[in-house]
Amino acid sequence: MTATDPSADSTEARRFRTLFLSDLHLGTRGLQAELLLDFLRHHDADTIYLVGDIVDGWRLKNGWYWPQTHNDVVQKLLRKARKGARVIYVPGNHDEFARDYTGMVFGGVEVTETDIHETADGKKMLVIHGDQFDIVVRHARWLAFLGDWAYELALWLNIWNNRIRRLFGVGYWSFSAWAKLKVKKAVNFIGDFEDTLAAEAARRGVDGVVCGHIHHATIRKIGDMLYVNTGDFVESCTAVVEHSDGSFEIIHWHETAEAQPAAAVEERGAIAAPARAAA
Ligand SMILES: [Mn+2]
Repeated sequence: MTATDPSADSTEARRFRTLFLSDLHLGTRGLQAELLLDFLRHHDADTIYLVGDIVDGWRLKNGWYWPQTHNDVVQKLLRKARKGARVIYVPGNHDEFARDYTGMVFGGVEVTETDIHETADGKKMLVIHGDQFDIVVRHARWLAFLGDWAYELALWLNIWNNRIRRLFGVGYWSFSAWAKLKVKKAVNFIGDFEDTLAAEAARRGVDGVVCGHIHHATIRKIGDMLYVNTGDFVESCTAVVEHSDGSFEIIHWHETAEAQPAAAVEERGAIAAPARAAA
């Protein structure tokens, strides 16, 4: 590590129209805080969306883990807000407590359950964490068969399932933990999740969706919808940026800028850096 002030913005910070981050899981050992801090030093944006599971409230309940680097991440994000970035926090299931503050602003950070982001080229993107559809996704095949009423019922059950589990302090059903146990099923789940979120965007009459939740960064067309997933900063260390022309790109940050090969640093942005094995 260099001895530079961690709060100072890098002079080489690249500026984007929008930056989307999700699934940081602050408050757990999973977060790769050093890499995230390095990423934040090198990336700035006019608008920053925090697309859920930023703080892991479920884990914090079962034992406090909050090292200085996690404070530094929060400070860094607040500093970007102070310096004029619009920061919008769209909570997820692990930070569901924040959903109680929908419509409020804290330290320049706006909290909202979902948002519609308009890209530079006029695409309307639904911004949502995605856990709202867990039950729909897990029963996607049945629900497709049963129709609209079943879909609405599943969404309603999902809300109450979370509330009741939270009330009784039962851990949230966690996709990432479950996926590790059921690798084959996880592949189906990812596909069903992507289809479900794209279908929801279509239902809402927008052009696409930006979500998180499944720790799997993707940008792809599903029918007419543009599906964008930010990934996470636990395993894959990814974020999504919107360029000034409205195009999206996945940024991979498995290594600090210092550790990245010079060529890769120069190229960064033109093409997403190839995925490297996480250390
Ligand atoms: Mn989640």
